[in-house]
Amino acid sequence: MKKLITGNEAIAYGALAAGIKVACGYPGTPSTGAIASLLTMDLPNTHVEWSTNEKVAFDLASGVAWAGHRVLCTMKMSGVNVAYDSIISTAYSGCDGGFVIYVADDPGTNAGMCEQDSRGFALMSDMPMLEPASIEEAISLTTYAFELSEAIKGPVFVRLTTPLANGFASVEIPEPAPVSQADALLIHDINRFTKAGAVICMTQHRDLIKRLAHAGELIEQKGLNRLDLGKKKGGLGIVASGVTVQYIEEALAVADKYGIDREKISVLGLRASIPTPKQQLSQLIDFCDKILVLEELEPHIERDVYILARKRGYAGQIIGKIDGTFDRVGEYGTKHVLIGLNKALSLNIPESEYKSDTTAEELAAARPITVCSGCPHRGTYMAINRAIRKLKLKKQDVIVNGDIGCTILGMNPPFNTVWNEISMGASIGLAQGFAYAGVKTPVLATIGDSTFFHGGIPSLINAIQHEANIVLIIMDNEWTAMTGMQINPGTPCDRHEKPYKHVDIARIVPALGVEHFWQINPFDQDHATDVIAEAMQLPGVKVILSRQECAIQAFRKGSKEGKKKIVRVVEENCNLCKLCISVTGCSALVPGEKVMTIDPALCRQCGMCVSVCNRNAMVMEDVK
Ligand SMILES: Cc1ncc(C[n+]2csc(CCOP(=O)(O)OP(=O)(O)O)c2C)c(N)n1
Ligand code: SF4
Ligand code: SF4
Repeated sequence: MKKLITGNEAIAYGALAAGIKVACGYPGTPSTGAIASLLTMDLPNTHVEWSTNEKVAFDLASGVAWAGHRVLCTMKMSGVNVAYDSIISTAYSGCDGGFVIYVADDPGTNAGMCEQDSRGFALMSDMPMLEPASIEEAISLTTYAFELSEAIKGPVFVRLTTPLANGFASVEIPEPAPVSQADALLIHDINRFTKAGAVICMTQHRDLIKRLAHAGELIEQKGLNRLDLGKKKGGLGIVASGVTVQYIEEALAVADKYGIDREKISVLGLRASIPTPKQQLSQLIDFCDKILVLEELEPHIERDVYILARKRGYAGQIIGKIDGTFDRVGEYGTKHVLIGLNKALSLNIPESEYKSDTTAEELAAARPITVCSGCPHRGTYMAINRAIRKLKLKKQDVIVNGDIGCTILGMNPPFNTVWNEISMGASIGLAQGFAYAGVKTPVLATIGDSTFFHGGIPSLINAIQHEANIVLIIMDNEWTAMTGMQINPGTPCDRHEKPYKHVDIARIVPALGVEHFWQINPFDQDHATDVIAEAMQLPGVKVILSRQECAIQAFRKGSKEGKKKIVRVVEENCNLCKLCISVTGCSALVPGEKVMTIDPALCRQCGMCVSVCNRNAMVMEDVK
């Protein structure tokens, strides 16, 4: 059956075709769709879950693979950083069941975060990495990755980048394979599964190196990397990996018009970037006078080309990042192939041939980032700002540390509340550091609920143990919102069909021994402001749980239940001072000719504009 699917879904279908027993991961753009799609399917023999963070997911997956079953573990590139402590250790030990880690990288940072090249992690841990060049290949290579993992007895990475992970194609969907019902293995082998001792670790390291070499042999036998040598020797050799392979043919079709000799073009398209296929690369180097390397982000393959070129006494030109032709920043497109062809073949293909390539940078610059209308985070930023004013402090004298998720959007106008962001859970440690550095004013940290579960709890425990002077505001919207509304341990159970146990932050924090703990409703501005101001004046760790459901989810729920409230402009009271817009920044507020108006399609009846207006020109009323 043919179906229009994304690359993320292709990973899911490829894993089902391998008969996975478990799939787990933590959401993160652009990888989210793999687990998200599995969660929508009826899979009686496969356990699928969003885990608390990527390391938790990876450890769980290691247990499945060590017990001899097949498991898919998914994450975005930042997640590899979180899981890596375990990844390298499991790579050393190897595994018996097929173990595939799907990682999605984001050159061009369409979703924000660092432009990390996760191939570096595979290189660092001697693990094979497969890189499908199309959505179709994402299915077949994922299925194959399980076979490869079992053949080498070690975990295997499959990597996509944003255009494939979130892109669509109509492809043939394979039948799911039956899930193995074999008994779980219980291998008691401390030499494989512990790291206790130099001999154990060094032996495992040797085994790991052998496994990667074996993977290289199997990949070669399978013919994953395709070398098409031109008819004539001495031309240009192009090496590309993953999605970049797709751009070559398109660029060559353009270059045809500028008189290239196709017989003098050879192409090595890699579907397995690690280990690099040394034999095929050597063949290409021996056959061609010039080599063009096309790979996004880091010049990993290119470095191997240089090493092999040196070994083989190659004197030709190597075009890539190391010679300065391409940048290590941003994603590639057909444009990059054409620039490479221009340089290699001294062509004059004009920019007009590729000017339609819009860069992620241009798109990002055009895209405003703000919270949705009715977002509960708006109430929290406003209350923080009001509390700062209430204590007669200036905003620039107070540091509010930020974290990952929609919660960071308070960095933007009109709030200008949050000032920094490192990684999930880091706001609390940052705040502790600022406090120790001697900041005299109250130090605040803000964090979302999912981020609190992911990485915030150990930092909070640390702050409690060391009695740091910080105010932590947990902005609990009951969902992992920014990545598209995944559930997390704090999501109330009635919000999802699949059964799970609710873990309530309101019970965790006091249980950790926090003496000053409050729960606020961010839409109750007076109370929220008073509580934050009070917390800012007390010593030690103060925690405020600001709880209100994400506006998008609340609206979906409310739409089913029927609208109960409406916000109305009292026209005779409105003098169009625009205070409501300048404080809330809500997109549902639209200045009219004489008075403010409210876009009913956008208004979520949060009441924030009502709380701001000092002329009683906004009122919240019951729907009659
Ligand atoms: C290590 C890591 N994993 C995943 C992500 C992707 N990510 C970005 S925002 C976010 C959701 C945060 O949810 P929450 O803390 O509840 O805040 P919300 O967006 O709901 O306000 C996630 C998972 C990331 N940035 N880093
Ligand atoms: S998705 Fe939810 S939490 Fe995120 S900005 Fe919109 S309303 Fe706020
Ligand atoms: S218009 Fe007012 S009540 Fe409606 S969503 Fe915006 S701030 Fe909230």
